[in-house]
Amino acid sequence: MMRQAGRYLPEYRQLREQAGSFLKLCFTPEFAAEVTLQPIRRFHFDGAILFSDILVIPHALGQTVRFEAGEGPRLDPLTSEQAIDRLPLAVDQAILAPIYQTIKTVKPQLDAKTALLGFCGAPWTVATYMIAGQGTSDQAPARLFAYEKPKAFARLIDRLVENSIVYLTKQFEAGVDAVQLFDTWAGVLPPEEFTRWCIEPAARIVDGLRRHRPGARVIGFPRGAGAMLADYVKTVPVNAVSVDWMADRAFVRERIQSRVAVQGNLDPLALLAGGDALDRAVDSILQDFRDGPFIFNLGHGILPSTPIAHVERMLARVRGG
Ligand code: 1CP
Repeated sequence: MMRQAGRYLPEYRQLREQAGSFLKLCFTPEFAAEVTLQPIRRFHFDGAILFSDILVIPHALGQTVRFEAGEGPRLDPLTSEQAIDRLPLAVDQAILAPIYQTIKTVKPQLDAKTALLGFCGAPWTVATYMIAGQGTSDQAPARLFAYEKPKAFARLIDRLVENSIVYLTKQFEAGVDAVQLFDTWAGVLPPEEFTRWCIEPAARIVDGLRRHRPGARVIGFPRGAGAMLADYVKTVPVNAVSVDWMADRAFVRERIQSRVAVQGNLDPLALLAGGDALDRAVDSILQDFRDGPFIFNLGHGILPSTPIAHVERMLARVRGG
């Protein structure tokens, strides 16, 4: 379940408080491993998701990243070409070492049938936070920057591509079975920009990763891609794509599931609603994707106010209980 560790779980809230800060939680392997395992113990999901965040890369590049309670992440925004060029070319791997240690701590605690999933943010999405300094409704600051200063923006994307290749390679070396590339803000890009800032960097990351780890399994998640998802799977050699809840399922079945595995796409609000609405939404997804390779999941992250009983109901329904 996307974002399966988090505030909807009381055991997470407790550890989050104990850790003090969110980054402390991410960078303390004992805490991060525990948070990774919490949803597995409770729900026996098929996959454990490394507990970390996509913004650890800007942090490791030296940008100030804070997570303020109830507000989401805040970064000191990059507003000029000079600010981009001052970033180091390569992140200091010592900063990321605790994350690889989390993977090594979790791996032996999982049984053979439970996958361990790593991840990183896709360059476009990470860049939107680096430039705006926070999530906005349409990530306009990064879109504007990319139009006004495309060369500088490309240099930022290049740095993120190179660092993501190393970061994901090291996650595999530490023991993950597959990784997901989260392009949460892909859907705000018009087609040409989508090709340039979402598809091309993703293809470079997967190719680069496979030079180090042939056969490495990758799930792409260009959220909100719509019809551009067809171009994405044609160009980016992913094994699977995650599909958001807005996607047209007939289109996804015919154009996407015929090429790669599909993961998704329950509306997190259907899970929050529960009851018959949830049952109907689950059934229709299972029906629509039954004839091809499919991983049931949410179409985006679980909402913090989601009742645990609704997750249990969803799982029972999916597993035919
Ligand atoms: O304790 C808290 O309240 C912090 C909430 C939280 C959590 C639980 C944040 C802050 N990050 C995370 C963990 C996280 N983030 C995981 C691991 C958990 C799991 O999947 O089990 C993952 C995979 C992410 C990835 C992530 N972080 C994305 C991509 C996925 C997505 O949901 O779109 C993004 C966009 C972020 C940035 C981020 N970090 C946190 C928040 C609230 C946000 C979104 C901010 C915004 O856009 O306003």
